[in-house]
Amino acid sequence: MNSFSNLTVIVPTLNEEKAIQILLEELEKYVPEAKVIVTDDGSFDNTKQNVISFEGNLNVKFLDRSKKPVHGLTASVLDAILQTETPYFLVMDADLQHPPKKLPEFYEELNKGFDLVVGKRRKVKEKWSFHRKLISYSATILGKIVLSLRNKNKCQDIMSGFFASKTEIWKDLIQKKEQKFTLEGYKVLFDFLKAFPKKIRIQEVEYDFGHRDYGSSKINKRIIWLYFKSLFK
Ligand SMILES: Nc1nc2c(ncn2[C@@H]2O[C@H](COP(=O)(O)OP(=O)(O)OP(=O)(O)O)[C@@H](O)[C@H]2O)c(=O)[nH]1
Ligand SMILES: [Mg+2]
Repeated sequence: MNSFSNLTVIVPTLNEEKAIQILLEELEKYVPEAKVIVTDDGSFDNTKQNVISFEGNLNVKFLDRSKKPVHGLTASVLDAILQTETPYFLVMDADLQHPPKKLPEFYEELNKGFDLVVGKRRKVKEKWSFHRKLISYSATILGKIVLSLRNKNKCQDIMSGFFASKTEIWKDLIQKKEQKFTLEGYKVLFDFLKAFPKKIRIQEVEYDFGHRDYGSSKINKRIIWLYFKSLFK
């Protein structure tokens, strides 16, 4: 059962030249038969070269979105899902904050029949500033209120960027309701929960959120503003 050949790992990137090399090596170690799509929004460092010249046996595809009219984390993930050919997919950041060794656990839960498997951070003292903690906390609370009021599916970390699911249900939703997604935003999971009309089976997998040792954060005020606007969409 654990061959991973029906899993595609989707990794959005923007200038992650160092981290992506390490991530691909780790993926080869933990999910060797999985397919990988690196969905890139026009990195101007060596991300593309490093992906193309990766020397492992992993099946890696570089999705070059540099000429697309809309750039954004969500747009990049949706594009990759539409190109996914396996029944399952998993989304994770390139910056090694999402541990690759957890992937077999996500895969196991998908195989048990769950429709959505969401990574939730184990409680640790974040090194975040008070300001960032406050924004993250209020964004989560407001998001959960919106989902409850609309009687939608919920999970503990509705903001997670580390999740896996069944490709068909997402493709179907994207084709019918793409306008419900904030393409330039970051919270693709939240957009999905808000837009998905039926009850689904959700499982959660706990993980330790790593530090960003390479590259830099792309979160900015505009991204945060886009999220708060999306609450009313
Ligand atoms: N394709 C694409 N990838 C993006 C974009 N913005 C960020 N990313 C990637 O998405 C992942 C998450 O971005 P981060 O900047 O790490 O966001 P974060 O993890 O919420 O913030 P930090 O905790 O500060 O790292 C990383 O792999 C980024 O390279 C974008 O506009 N397009
Ligand atoms: Mg990050």
